[in-house]
Amino acid sequence: MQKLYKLYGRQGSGSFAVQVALEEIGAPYEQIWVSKEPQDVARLRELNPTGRVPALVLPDGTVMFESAAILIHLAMSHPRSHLAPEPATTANALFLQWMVFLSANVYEPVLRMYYSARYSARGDADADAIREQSTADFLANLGLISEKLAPYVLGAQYSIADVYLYMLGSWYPGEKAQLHALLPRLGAHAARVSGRPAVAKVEADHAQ
Ligand SMILES: N[C@@H](CCC(=O)N[C@@H](CS)C(=O)NCC(=O)O)C(=O)O
Repeated sequence: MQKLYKLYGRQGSGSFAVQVALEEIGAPYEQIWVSKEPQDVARLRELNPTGRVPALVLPDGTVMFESAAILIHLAMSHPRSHLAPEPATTANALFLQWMVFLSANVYEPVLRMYYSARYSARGDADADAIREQSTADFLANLGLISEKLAPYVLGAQYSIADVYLYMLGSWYPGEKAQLHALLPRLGAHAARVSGRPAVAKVEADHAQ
């Protein structure tokens, strides 16, 4: 029997993109939903010391965390799924560039937006200013990558970077229509990516 991946995730979290990757690959996987309850998070921390989702248990039992690394690993491990360009090509160099860009410059301000009080020793006292700055950073960095969409992150080639961008863009705290009016290329990209059956399936799971 084919060995299972085990995905530790939470609805509306970064496990979304990892689940889409597993669906695109057609790999058997078990989904383990982790609530925000302290006992659930403590159990997750035994596997993943950051206590965050996503975490992926590989078929050999190794636990991986960091969404971009997991997505790159899955794409590289299943080359026939074409979720990333071939290693050591120029296209792959750009793929790696955008994956790290999205993780470091788009996911990062999302965390400052949603966990603002953690980013100051003064906690809630600075939360409004942190939220304002992180929203500006999020929009500026989404704007930068949106300019390059043609129609995908890597031009004509769909890759898992598109799903990563789609997920991160969906976390805009305001109206999606407002974001897409501001960044129309991102809106067209989101419409295209949402049409993929793997994305629609995972959207349904995360909406439950
Ligand atoms: N850099 C990490 C960030 C993971 C992360 O912060 N995940 C959020 C959900 S999207 C989380 O688990 N938050 C719970 C917490 O920080 O307490 C990654 O890319 O996987």
